[in-house]
Amino acid sequence: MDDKSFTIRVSKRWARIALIVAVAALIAAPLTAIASHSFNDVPSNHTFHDDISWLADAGVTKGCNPPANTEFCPEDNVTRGQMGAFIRRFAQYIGAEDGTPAQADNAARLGGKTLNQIMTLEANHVVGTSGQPSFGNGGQNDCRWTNPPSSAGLLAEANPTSFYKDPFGIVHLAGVPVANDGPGGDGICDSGTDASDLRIFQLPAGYRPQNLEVFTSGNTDIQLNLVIPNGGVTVGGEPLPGGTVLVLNISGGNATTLDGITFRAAGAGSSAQDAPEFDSLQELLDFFDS
Ligand SMILES: [Ca+2]
Repeated sequence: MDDKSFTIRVSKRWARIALIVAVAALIAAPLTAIASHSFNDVPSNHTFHDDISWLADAGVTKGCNPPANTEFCPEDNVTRGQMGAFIRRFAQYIGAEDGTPAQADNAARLGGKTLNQIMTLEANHVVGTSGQPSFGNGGQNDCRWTNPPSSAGLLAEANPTSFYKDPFGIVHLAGVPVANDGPGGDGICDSGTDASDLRIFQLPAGYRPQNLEVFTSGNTDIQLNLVIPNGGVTVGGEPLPGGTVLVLNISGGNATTLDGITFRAAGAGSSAQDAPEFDSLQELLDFFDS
């Protein structure tokens, strides 16, 4: 016997074994599938075979001959006790044993919160009220930011200067803050050399953007509203802390518009620029004037 014939003989033998295994698998497969959730007294051609299989899959029924439970007894009557077990097991199957299937379902699908909790907006944070950010005062009380006074006609009906974050992490600003000259410092609201007169208020942590946000003001003298990124920026050597809401240009008596301003709060998924540094806000002004 040479090597070649030996090899062929071995191959044939293995081929025969493989064939037997394959045939056995073909025969066993449907038996296995049926056996998992079928009862001896519920053949696959039984009118309610699929329904009874579903009941078994869902754990609603276990069988009628414990502990073997190889039969379902499809023609037997159901006792009140058995009905109790069926109903309770079904409630358990849909996660509603506590009687609140909709909430249980939502909680599982929406990160442990109900739809109602997710869609409820937080209350407005009103600038200048207790526990909320205060209005800027120019640093030396030379530039006092407020809401429009009652003498401001229609603008007195505007939203108070305020903000909130929606359930999707978008921050919304509102209001028409007004700057007025104050008695301290140099006594006038002006853009000057420092940025302190430009500050309206500062957003708290969690409400600040990842990058500088730039919005058009409804007041052409002010030109732009800016929101300083979470990490802060340096303008002309002066640090502006993260979350500062300010204007590009100011003179006493001017108002700007925050209604409709939205931006994404910094956090996971936000893309960050390098920490910005400007020689002055005049750079921005020049860019938009050019
Ligand atoms: Ca000033």
